[in-house]
Amino acid sequence: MIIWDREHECMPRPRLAELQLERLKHTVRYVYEKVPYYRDIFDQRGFKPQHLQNLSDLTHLPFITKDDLRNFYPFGLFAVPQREIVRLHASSGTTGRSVVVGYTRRDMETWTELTARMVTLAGVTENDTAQIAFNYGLFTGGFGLHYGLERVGATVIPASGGNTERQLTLIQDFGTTTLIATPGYALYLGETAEAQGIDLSRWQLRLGLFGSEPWTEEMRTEIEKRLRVTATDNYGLSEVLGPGVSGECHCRAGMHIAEDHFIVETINPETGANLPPGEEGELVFTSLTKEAFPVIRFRTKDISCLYTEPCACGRTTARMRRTSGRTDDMLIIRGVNVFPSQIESVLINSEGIAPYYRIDVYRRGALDDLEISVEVASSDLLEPYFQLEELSATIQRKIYATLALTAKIRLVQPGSLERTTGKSRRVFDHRPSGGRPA
Ligand code: DLL
Repeated sequence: MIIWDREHECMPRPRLAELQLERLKHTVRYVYEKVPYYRDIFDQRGFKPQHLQNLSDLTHLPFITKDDLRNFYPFGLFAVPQREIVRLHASSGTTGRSVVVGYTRRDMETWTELTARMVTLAGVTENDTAQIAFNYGLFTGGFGLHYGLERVGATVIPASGGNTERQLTLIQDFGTTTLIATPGYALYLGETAEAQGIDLSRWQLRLGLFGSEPWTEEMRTEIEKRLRVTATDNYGLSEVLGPGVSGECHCRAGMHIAEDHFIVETINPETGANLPPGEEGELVFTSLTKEAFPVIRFRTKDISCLYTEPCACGRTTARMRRTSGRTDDMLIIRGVNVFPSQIESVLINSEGIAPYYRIDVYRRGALDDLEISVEVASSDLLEPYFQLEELSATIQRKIYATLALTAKIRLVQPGSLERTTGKSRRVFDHRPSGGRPA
């Protein structure tokens, strides 16, 4: 097993804490001097860079949110002049203005190293041929993975997203061993391969590196079966870096975080209080080495928990559990908190249905209605009425057992729900103000 950067990935944790403190002191001084926004909010709190003496002093600093970042669109939070920026990307916000992020030459070097580290964690070596089915563009997925894979020495196929038939041709003709995509798109590739009668025993695909959207363990099993790969999860976000923030090793016991470059905290999303390792909360990131777009205590809205005990792979870096979703994706239906991932887990474990679904929430009178549309595995199942009734009643029962909510189940034709080549959109909340109290 190869470890890309043994010195940093296997560092004794006390030594890692020292390194983090040294880098944090530098970062806090740096943003205070270079970014007026940080200077202002530190001054408002009477906080001077020299007040930071211990890692725990970080908690005296305020959080920064995506909305704060958006207010400085496009370059208001950059810490360096434009001539030092060599690359721009933007977050894939579905609403409002996106957040524009910049990279200096040194940031590009760090990013390349961290994605090289991440793909090595997942088992990629110079012997692999890696097909990147993420979009190349302002989205960080395509370009982010590209440089790291090249650094490792893999043969990179910059396929970019979409054109599913061509993706399958490339996998077969170029002997692709590693697929890089969103889990939603990986699933669709598997479905299309099956529909085209492709003989998977002849392809060389062995690894799948999937990320950029939440997915469940059940979805992992499904994708592994359909694509015949070992699938690993990896996480990142534009505001913090892009891909390369964390990724799973072969132990698949959480995603190793590049803690020599980021401090990660978990907080109670309502009170902002810090939580101990092992407790579920919102992830908050502070960058330690970024030059162009440093962030201090960025609230991600992603829900996860941290594990700090040693991993069997020998790395000492903390790991984050796969995310259960985002706080802003959480639905409150008739007072019950519902993560779409809970619904996904139930659906994928059910017989007779395909892993394609959408969730609609309506307000009818004073009540919320949860409607789940899911494809049946085969259109034959749509024929005998009693069978259909039985199937939807079974799913309804399972959903009730998990959420204590009665959902309306719509069984639909195979292939009738929208497929995605990028991030999936499966939740449609039609209630005024998304069901939240005004
Ligand atoms: O999605 C960066 C990325 C690209 C990560 C390719 C991994 C692979 P953004 O477009 O800024 O950046 O979206 C960031 O996506 O806050 C999470 O909500 C979600 N996300 C990213 N990776 C995962 C994952 C990229 N593995 C937002 N599991 C984040 C769950 C993920 N959610």
